[in-house]
Amino acid sequence: MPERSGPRDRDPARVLLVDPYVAREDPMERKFIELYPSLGLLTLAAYLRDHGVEVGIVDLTFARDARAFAKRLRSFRPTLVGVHTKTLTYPRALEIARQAREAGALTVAGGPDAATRTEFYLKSGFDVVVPGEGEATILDLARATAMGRDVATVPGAVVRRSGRLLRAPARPFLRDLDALPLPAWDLVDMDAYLGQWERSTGERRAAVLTSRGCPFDCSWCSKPTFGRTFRQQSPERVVEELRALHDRYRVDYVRFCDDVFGISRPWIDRLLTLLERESLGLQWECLARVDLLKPDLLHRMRATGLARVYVGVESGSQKMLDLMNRGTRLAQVERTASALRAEGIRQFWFLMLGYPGETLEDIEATLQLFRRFSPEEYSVSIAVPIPGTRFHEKVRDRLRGVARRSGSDGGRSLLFEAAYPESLYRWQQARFGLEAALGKARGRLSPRVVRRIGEVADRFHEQVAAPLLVGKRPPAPPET
Ligand code: B12
Ligand code: SF4
Repeated sequence: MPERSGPRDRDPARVLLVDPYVAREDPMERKFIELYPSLGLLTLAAYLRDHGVEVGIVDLTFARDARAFAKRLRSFRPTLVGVHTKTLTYPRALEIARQAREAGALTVAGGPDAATRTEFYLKSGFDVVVPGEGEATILDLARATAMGRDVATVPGAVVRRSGRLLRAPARPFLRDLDALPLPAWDLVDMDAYLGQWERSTGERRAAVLTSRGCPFDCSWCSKPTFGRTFRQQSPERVVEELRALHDRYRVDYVRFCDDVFGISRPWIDRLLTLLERESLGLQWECLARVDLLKPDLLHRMRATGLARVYVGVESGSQKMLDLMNRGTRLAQVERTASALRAEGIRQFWFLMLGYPGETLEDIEATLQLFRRFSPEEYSVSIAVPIPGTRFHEKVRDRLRGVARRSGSDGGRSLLFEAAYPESLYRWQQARFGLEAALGKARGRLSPRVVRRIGEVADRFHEQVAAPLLVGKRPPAPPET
């Protein structure tokens, strides 16, 4: 493993990093309690600290409002305030930038939303946007600003001068992820995170990232930061991080947050061998693709503690998978779902409704697949056209007002003129809800009763709901 640099001489730069996400304001959080500190900010902080920069994090996740930031701004007196952005949290990010600017700090935005809406952030109070990988760029920005140098030439930075965007040369991606220090967990309230997990699940859960980027090319997927690059830490470095979480924080359950876990078979085989050898007693979960989860691999994963897998099933129609450029086959979905069931691993399916080209028959095929395999957990969202994706391009002329304003709302509303009205998709979501409830009731009700309820619901859908909700709208043009 390469040697890492230790803390160097103290820098005059003082960096305050902010996560503006407030959990109690997120409507999704009330349903799925999944709270982890931002790995992006933890890594930026560790990197800056490793290079001698004084750094703090204001994480608003458990806060009531943003007052904690104002207080810290006064006591820490940063030369640079860096904000992690998501679409959901942009109003607060802008408010933080306003306060930071008033206090004389350079304001820098990074993360997925600023990467996609760079100009918007620069017009709304940020001095600099870092659309790509942040570690080396924020270090240079911090040093430049502390020395009074112009930040516009720092590679990886974007600024706005005289009404025009100035993009400094892009910075190459980090080649060796093993050279990054361990995340700066000590700068956030790990007790609060681990405590809420312990209360809700009995486990002390933490998030770990083993790779950056994804080489696949699904047409609705937004990858503004790492694009289609793909880089991995060595399995040895991953185990070092797991051991640190286990020893320092008594973590016993890990969520691997990679876009796709285990893309390389030799890599995952090596990691599993190390996990078998280490006996950390961890349980874990990950997000993976059905084409990669071969039954023999799943068996080994289960033996090292794999408890749950998130799979992007998306649709029960091969035509729709092809239109989405998923690169997966229905036969692979079926094989993986069966193998997960046989191994006793929980499966969480992501499903999507409303993607251009989808007909009522395609939705029906998705529902039938769902009924057949009855996954333990699922989310069925209405397709969200995220700016910068091919899907967004495709429906650009059909975006509705709300989409133009916010860009995304987590798959709860229809943001473009789709084949059917929003009420039809909402109704279909309710049908999946009923199906999930029936799946859970299978142990308690007789199979005959479950089947009968399903049939009645289907008939109601075909004869009453669908004709009523589809309305008289002409059929959508065929998609290519
Ligand atoms: C893991 C993950 C989660 C986890 C952990 C979240 C967390 N606290 O970080 C969970 C499941 C809890 C989660 C929840 C949510 N997530 Co999420 N999540 C991800 C995922 C898969 C990986 C994020 C990650 O850790 N990346 C690794 C780190 C190293 O990268 P990074 O964060 O991008 O940071 C790097 C750069 O962006 C940059 N950078 C980042 N911030 C800053 C700040 C500055 C100042 C600078 C200079 C640079 C910089 O430097 C970093 C290091 O190089 C991404 C998809 C993706 N691949 O990014 C979605 C993603 C970020 N999530 C998303 C969403 C929508 C959410 C939710 C809002 C969903 C909801 N509840 O409605 C919540 C918000 C929760 C929160 N705390 O913010 C969207 C954001 C889209 C958008 N434009 O806003 C993404 C992009 C997925 C997608 N394509 O839709 N998420
Ligand atoms: S949806 Fe998943 S597999 Fe497809 S491109 Fe995005 S991250 Fe990769």
